[in-house]
Amino acid sequence: QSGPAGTPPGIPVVDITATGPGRTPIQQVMKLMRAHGPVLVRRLYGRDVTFISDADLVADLADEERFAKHIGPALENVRAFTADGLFTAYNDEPNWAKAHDILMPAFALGSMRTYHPAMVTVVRRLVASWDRAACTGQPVDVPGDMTRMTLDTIGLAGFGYDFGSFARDEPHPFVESMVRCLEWSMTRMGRAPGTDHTTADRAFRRDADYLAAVVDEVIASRVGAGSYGADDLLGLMLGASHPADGTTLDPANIRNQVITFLIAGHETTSGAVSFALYYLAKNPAVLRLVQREVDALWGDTPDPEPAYDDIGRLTYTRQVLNEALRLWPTAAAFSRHARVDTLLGGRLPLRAGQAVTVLTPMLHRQPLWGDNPEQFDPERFTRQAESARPVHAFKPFGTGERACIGRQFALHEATMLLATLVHRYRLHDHADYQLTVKETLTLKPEGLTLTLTPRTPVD
Ligand code: MNH
Repeated sequence: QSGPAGTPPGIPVVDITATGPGRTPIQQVMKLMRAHGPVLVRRLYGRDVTFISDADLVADLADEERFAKHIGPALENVRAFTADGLFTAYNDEPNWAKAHDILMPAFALGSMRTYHPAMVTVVRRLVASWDRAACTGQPVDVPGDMTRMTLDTIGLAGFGYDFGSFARDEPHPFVESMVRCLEWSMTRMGRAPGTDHTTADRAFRRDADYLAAVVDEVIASRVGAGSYGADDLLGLMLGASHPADGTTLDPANIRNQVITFLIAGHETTSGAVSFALYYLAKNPAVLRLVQREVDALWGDTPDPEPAYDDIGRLTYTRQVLNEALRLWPTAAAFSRHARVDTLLGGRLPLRAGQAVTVLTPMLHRQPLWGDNPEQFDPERFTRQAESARPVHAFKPFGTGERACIGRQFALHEATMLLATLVHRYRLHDHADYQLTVKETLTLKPEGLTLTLTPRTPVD
């Protein structure tokens, strides 16, 4: 069987034109893969995307000599509001390498020390808000509050800008506009040819302009303060010159980078912590092990100040996060294209330029994960278990030089947050929550609420 140009021969082709991709395109492909196996072509209005989750193919795809990041239809749509920011830049766009080289030092493991105090400040805001809920018995909106927390963190730690999300009943308007922009990017891919979307496109433009306006305010407040020298992200963007040629980032690119980091720097981390809390609420035995770890570190100190060095000691808490990211990697797909004509994994012919998309949630459910991949089990991430597994079996942060630059930032923030919450509260699944995963390009447990009671003395 050979498909139209661009479709590798001999693999299942599933035409979804009759139903379209709907509002949960990632979960739709997961379902198709459960039916047709880990390599398939999804056809929509004659446009084909090859999806893979086979571990051998993903491992070969990590070869940077033969493959590179691909900006597919989803990221082309995101480019409408982030342009040549790091996440959506083409590999050969000069601003990618330039910004990457300038910003890399800000993401080395040691730099997390710089961000730690801002992260602690925001965790305290969340705790103040959750203490009130623990007193009144009011349920907390988990993804909503995790988003408040991660947005305020990237704002303060990266840009010295305070979104003040905990002082608002509704999400910050930046978040609402951003979510609509991401939804527009996702649903635009599924549009039937010849249909009219003028209204949606106009609304998108308004939202994208609003994001840019917020970012201009973030930049102006730093420039107004007169010192670019701060060693946070914005300081580097405004002040640092390229180590090789001494040039700095231009103003248009800085704006694109700030939008990129405000979005990429909070949306996925928020979902990851939300899924981790979901699994903890559903797995009391795992929750007890996390409690044991945090109690060993902080005892019954009612208000421990998490120290920078504490975070590296929270190894079981980190395992819980990894296991949540295995089942629901919140940025669930990434695309690569062949640099040359080649055979992926020795069996899938690709011509130069041809792309495939890795569906990470299904990679993370392949047979190498054992007989019961749906089972939540942080023991999969002990050092021993990890070293027994192929290196490319776990890819929540993508691969190669275009992999996530913010990984350490996300893990530091998420580990501290999860540990603090488990130390301080008992989590109650008061509504017998049934998981529904909402997709806005990224994944979140929709409508997850918990009630809380204090574990340690709350004054
Ligand atoms: Mn992040 C790229 C996942 C947190 C900033 N991120 C990626 C990619 C994945 C990803 C996957 C690669 C996408 C692709 O190949 O097309 N990121 C995550 C997840 C979390 C996360 C699952 C949290 C959990 N990311 C963060 C944080 C920041 C950040 C926090 C910033 C502070 N991510 C980025 C940037 C890129 C990226 C910037 C693009 C890097 C590049 O292409 O040079």
